[in-house]
Amino acid sequence: MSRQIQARRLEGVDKNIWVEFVNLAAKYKTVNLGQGFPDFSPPPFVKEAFVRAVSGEQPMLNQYTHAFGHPPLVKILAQFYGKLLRQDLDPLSNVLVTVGAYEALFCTFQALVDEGDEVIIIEPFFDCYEPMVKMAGGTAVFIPLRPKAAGNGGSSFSGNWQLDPLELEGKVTARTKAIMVNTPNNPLGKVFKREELKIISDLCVKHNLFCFSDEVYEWLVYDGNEHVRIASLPGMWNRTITIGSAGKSFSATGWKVGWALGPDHLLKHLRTVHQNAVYHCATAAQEAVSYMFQRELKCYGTPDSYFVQLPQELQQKRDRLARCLTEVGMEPIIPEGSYFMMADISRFKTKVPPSDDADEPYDYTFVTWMMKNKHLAAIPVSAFYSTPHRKSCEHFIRFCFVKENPTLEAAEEILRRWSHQQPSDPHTD
Ligand code: IK2
Repeated sequence: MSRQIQARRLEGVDKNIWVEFVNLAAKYKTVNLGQGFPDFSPPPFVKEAFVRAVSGEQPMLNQYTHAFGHPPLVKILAQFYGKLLRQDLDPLSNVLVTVGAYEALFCTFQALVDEGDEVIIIEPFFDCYEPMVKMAGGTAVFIPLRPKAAGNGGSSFSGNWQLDPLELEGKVTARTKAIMVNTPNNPLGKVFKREELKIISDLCVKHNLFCFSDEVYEWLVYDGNEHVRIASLPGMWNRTITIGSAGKSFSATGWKVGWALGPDHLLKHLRTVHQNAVYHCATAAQEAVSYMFQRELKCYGTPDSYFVQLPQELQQKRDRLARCLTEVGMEPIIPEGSYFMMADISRFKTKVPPSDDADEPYDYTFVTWMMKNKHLAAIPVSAFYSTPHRKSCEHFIRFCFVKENPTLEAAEEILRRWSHQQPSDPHTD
């Protein structure tokens, strides 16, 4: 008698854009503006912190630490974010250290979403939210950000992509458990304004909903925009899980240290998932991140702060990539924050040959072809949309601009050369 091997909760969640496109980027030896990681070194104090943590000076850093977070790290995170959230945070009950923000997200969905629950997700969204809701037995309900009509700058600026408050409220049902927020947003780079977050928070309070707030790009905000933490708005602390990432904050994504902050009555359930899944994140990495935050606390808001320096550096990279994309005819949407820039390829003069798979969105076909033939990697934006809405965004691709200048130069060179070729001859180099 045949027997199903895999658990039913795995149905429909087996594909992963990162697994697929990281492999393709390596296979075609691309200039990689695909996955969101810096290809430059973290600053010296970050390297020193990691070296010190593995130097052997403190042999116990090679051993297990507390399940829910290495004591120096939970202490400094409570201190640091307590100020930002204007809450007295208890290191033991209001902070959970996880294996990257990814695990914090997984623990959140597993702990707080049950069979039949609905979670409202704002499109475009970081791709893992949907499968994680599904694996928890819940249903993702999508609400799109839509560009405001041309005349206000059209779609070419991430701030012009907005939620319709009435449409949002219309998504709330008796089954709605939470609203998922991601600011600055991946892939659009939108930084939600205080008024926009207020609409969401009022809805959470009115309908007694939780809010899951993914803020991994909290320090990467440009043009003087402000990152507002939704947990700091009235009535929100007790219903919000705030998620952060040391990898994104300190340009060291491979160390995979993240956290969830929230009230004990919510966080205790995330701790249950965490203790039964990974138990704890690498001790030495946590120790290093605790030094890094101690340093940042001392120079908070000053020109010495990495959280001040990094966005200044990245804004220049954003602007140079935007100039090049405009020049070659891929219209960029200027992001207010994050690592990413979406570009509209519909007027790019070279149309790539159609895929064998008629159902494949055009952005997938375009990016795959570009990786193979032009050796430049990006990510198709339809990966950040729910299946029924994929076709609506298939004219966008996402570039990561958090790359050293020679990488950006190499990408720009490819794009310029390509844009000078005859449209009828996409294969010529
Ligand atoms: N949340 C968001 C919004 C993220 O973008 C990420 C990391 N994404 O990077 C892949 C990409 O989009 O190219 C995470 C969570 C996960 O963060 P961490 O690396 O700390 O697990």
